[in-house]
Amino acid sequence: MDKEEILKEARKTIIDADKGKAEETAKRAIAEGMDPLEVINKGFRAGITEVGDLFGRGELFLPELILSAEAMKGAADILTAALPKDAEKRRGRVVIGTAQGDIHDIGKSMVVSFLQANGLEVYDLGRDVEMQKFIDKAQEVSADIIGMSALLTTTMSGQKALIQELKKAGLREKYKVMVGGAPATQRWADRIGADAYGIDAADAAKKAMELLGEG
Ligand code: B1M
Repeated sequence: MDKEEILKEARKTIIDADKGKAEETAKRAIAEGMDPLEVINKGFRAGITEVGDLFGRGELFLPELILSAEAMKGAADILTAALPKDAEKRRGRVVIGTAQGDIHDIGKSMVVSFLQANGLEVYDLGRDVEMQKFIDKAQEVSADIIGMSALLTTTMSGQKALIQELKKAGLREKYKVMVGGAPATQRWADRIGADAYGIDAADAAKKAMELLGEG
């Protein structure tokens, strides 16, 4: 199988919601020496985006979406585990999670893996995380960056609320705030006064390094 075929197969395994095949394809891509990020973005992510569009148009139902998401997660876990690690020194601390009311965590978990691969110490709060928990954890571990992921237009307001709460508590200058997730944009990040926006996991890691002065 050549590279293009692997990418096509990756996309198809998500549309078919075939977790076993998705994981097998992820392993094959690694064995072929392909770039994990390219395989995720051009293969698996293309598949889940297509599935999401079908779901959005009412042509696919929630149970099918859940199965596709499980296949996507299985493949993404394998690929992110294969990222080259740069752990020679701890470059900074990041507290991250998905906004309250939001259970999407595949993308956030990928961001976590990319941050860790860049030598950052990451405190992953998980998904559906109450806003105050981000601040409490950041205080507890003396974080440098707080990152909030949101996949729903209804939960991205949590990113704005976090910044407002930091200001209210007199902590805004203490932490850099990074936002991301499918509905977020650079424009949104600017509007709410975030310090950075990551379009994908690699960009998030790059922006985090820049925030830490290591860009
Ligand atoms: Co949901 N869902 N979902 N879903 N889901 C979307 C987001 C949706 C756009 C689908 C659609 O209708 N077309 C839609 C939202 C519509 C809107 O808000 N306007 C939607 C909906 C409606 C829902 C439910 C409400 C459905 C229902 O119950 N009726 C429900 C919500 C439940 C809740 O959260 N309260 C729901 C549930 C689910 C599943 C559980 C089935 C599953 C999630 C499983 C899981 O995460 N464990 C799921 C999935 C899989 C999706 C889609 C299809 C794919 C999301 C994904 O994993 N993408 C999604 C459609 C889409 O996004 N096109 C959809 C792959 C991932 C690698 O990309 O998450 O974008 P992404 O992450 C990227 C970047 O965004 C960035 O880097 C990541 C890696 O490259 N990034 C960051 C992410 N976070 C970042 C943080 C950063 C920086 C970068 O800094 C901190």
